[in-house]
Amino acid sequence: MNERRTCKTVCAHDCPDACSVLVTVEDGRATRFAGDPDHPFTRGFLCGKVNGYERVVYSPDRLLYPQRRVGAKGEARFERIGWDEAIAEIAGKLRDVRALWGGEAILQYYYAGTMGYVHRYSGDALFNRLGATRLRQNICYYGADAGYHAVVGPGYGTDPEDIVHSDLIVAWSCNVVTTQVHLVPFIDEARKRGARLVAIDPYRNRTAAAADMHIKVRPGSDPALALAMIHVIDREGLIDRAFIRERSVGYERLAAEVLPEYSPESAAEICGVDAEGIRSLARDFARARAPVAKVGIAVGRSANGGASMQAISCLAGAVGAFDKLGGGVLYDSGCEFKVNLDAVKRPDWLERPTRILNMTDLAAALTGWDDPPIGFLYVHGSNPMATAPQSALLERGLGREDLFTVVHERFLTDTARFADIVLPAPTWAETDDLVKSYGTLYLQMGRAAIPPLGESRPNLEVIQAIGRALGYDDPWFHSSVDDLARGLLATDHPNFRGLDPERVLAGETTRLNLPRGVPGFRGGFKTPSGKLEFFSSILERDGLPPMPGWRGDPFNTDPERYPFRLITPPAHHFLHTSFGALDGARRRMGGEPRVMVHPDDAARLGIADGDVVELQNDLAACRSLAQVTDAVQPGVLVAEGVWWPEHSREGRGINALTSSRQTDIGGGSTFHDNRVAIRRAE
Ligand SMILES: Nc1nc2c(c(=O)[nH]1)N[C@H]1C(S)=C(S)[C@@H](COP(=O)(O)OP(=O)(O)OC[C@H]3O[C@@H](n4cnc5c(=O)[nH]c(N)nc54)[C@H](O)[C@@H]3O)O[C@H]1N2
Ligand SMILES: Nc1nc2c(c(=O)[nH]1)N[C@H]1C(S)=C(S)[C@@H](COP(=O)(O)OP(=O)(O)OC[C@H]3O[C@@H](n4cnc5c(=O)[nH]c(N)nc54)[C@H](O)[C@@H]3O)O[C@H]1N2
Ligand SMILES: [Mo]
Repeated sequence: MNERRTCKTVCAHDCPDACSVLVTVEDGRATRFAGDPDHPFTRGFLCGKVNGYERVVYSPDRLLYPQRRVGAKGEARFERIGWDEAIAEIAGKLRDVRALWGGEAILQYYYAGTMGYVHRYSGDALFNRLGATRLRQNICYYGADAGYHAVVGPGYGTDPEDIVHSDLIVAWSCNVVTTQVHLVPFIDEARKRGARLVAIDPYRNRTAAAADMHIKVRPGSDPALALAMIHVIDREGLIDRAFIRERSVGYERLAAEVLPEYSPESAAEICGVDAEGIRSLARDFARARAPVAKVGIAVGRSANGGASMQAISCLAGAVGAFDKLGGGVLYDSGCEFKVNLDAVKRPDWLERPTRILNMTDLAAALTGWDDPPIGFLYVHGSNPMATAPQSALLERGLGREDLFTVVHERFLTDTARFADIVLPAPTWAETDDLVKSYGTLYLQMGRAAIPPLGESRPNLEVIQAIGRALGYDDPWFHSSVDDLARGLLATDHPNFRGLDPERVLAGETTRLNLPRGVPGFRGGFKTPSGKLEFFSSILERDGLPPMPGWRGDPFNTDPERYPFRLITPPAHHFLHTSFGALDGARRRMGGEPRVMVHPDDAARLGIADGDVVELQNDLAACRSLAQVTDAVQPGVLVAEGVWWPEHSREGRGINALTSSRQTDIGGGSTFHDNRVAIRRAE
């Protein structure tokens, strides 16, 4: 019997697009993944990663049953066990560790391996109940968020679909072609109508290569560039006086106290962009009908990252761009999805506020905390051995004999290799969940196209089973995904007004209740004053500099020894490490990790294209192939990643070289602010 059907679901990878996906299932097997033509943002196509997703689903490397460690830590020798045995052992360990050291010796470490609300966050309910150490998830966007919120507050600002109305799109620290490909048709539409696309990026990424102009800025110098642009706009009388008067606060202070320091000439020294170039970009931005800065989260991943985002937001404010349809700042729409997360996370189960770990400090916590130490680690939806900073130290932490580690995964990642128990997880094609977006205003319920492969089980089921084994019998531990999705949608937030939860559950693509064709901040900015704050009241309250500025290069402490700045942006064919298990994806990325070196630097150091080079700093050393290219600028190295350490030379990934130092504001990660030396390896 030949059975063929099409199932509509949502891609739950950590990507702004959250595509609606049509999966063809033939005789119980998913055979084709296609973009939903009826979804206003997906528009009938998928990215190169998810097109052909059956290669991920049916990869021979998928984990299909629970396993227990039989070798040394990290050696990846396991024996197959049953689920009952695995759950009993995990529950027993949780009891032991808690009895010995208290709940705070337990840590759940997770991120957005799945963006589905239920499976992503259900662990919180169990670990709140256990009184575990809490996780502050600062690995991605905290720096950029802090800068954006300081100026305009948590709001989407510009509807991504309205970017078609813009006549000047600045891809600022944002490789949209790679990281948000479903915005590209909207940008193309704007360009068809005459818009220009300018990329501001330290290297010629795919977006810069496709742009009308590329401004090769020095990494981390964006506050100086944006402030110099405001300086020009101010001096040349191009500011939007009416907007500034009616819709903002603090411009006079910015103009009097900050702008004088940022003449185009002084900014040119900092940014490596000539003063005339800054002037002309500033004039273009001011004279455009609806200029928009499409800002990447990456702008925040440097020492001055918060100030970078703050300065760019001020720039858009100075010309009144936020009130022009399609203009302003297009950054992150995730803040609009105000679902009732408590239904899944159950913060009410935390008896007292327990200690908090910054994700970026995982290595330090596992190796240094002793009051109490971390004795039990539960990892899901993340691959910290590859994606967290300071991975050489983390390897020591995960290798601790007195640490019991559970990893719930789709693949035997570098992290899973260190597990005491490995549990198999399904892909989003095999599970139901409600998925939000952080690049669109749409929400959708994904429905399993096929059942979980092998013995794999979704996060919620595993968490509930562990809880029940510990004797927790609250109805939450028996809830279905749909029960919890209904709980998530039980909110009276205006963004959800008029939304019918049952239609959402039926799989309808649902736009948040936000008006179309109206600039996002038309009803007021989301700051304490309700206005755009050139002088931030929130930062002032927190004792931080209330206005943006370029505050030196604080991580550059030993320029003689470590003269190069290393940035580590996303790779086109990977999603962090989520596609790294596939040979095909690795082949398309060149087969092994590479680092881009400018030809002048290469000539000086005797490095030829294809040579093996060693990158080194105080944290570690690691090797990769050199790619000599003028896509990058002198003094800067670019390693697109993140590769699995397992597939890197000597098993050492790029995050051996990145630090856990935090951004100026927001306490975010700083993956693009690293100092290293490079030399040809013997
Ligand atoms: N293919 C693919 N897509 C992805 C991801 C992936 O790994 N692969 N990751 C997903 C995730 S989790 C996220 S958070 C999003 C967004 O992920 P982000 O990491 O914010 O990526 P982009 O927005 O593309 O920004 C990267 C660009 O910023 C540039 N950059 C770095 N430092 C600076 C700087 O100081 N100044 C300026 N002007 N530019 C700088 C880099 O050179 C790079 O071209 O993408 C998502 N989409
Ligand atoms: N050097 C450098 N490091 C970076 C970055 C960078 O730009 N440069 N970017 C940073 C950013 S922006 C981010 S967001 C982080 C992301 O870092 P991570 O959160 O570690 O992201 P991934 O590497 O994609 O790992 C996600 C894992 O979740 C698993 N998974 C997927 N679905 C499920 C599921 O349903 N259940 C379970 N249990 N597991 C599942 C996948 O198999 C995968 O191994 O990396 C950060 N690290
Ligand atoms: Mo991210």
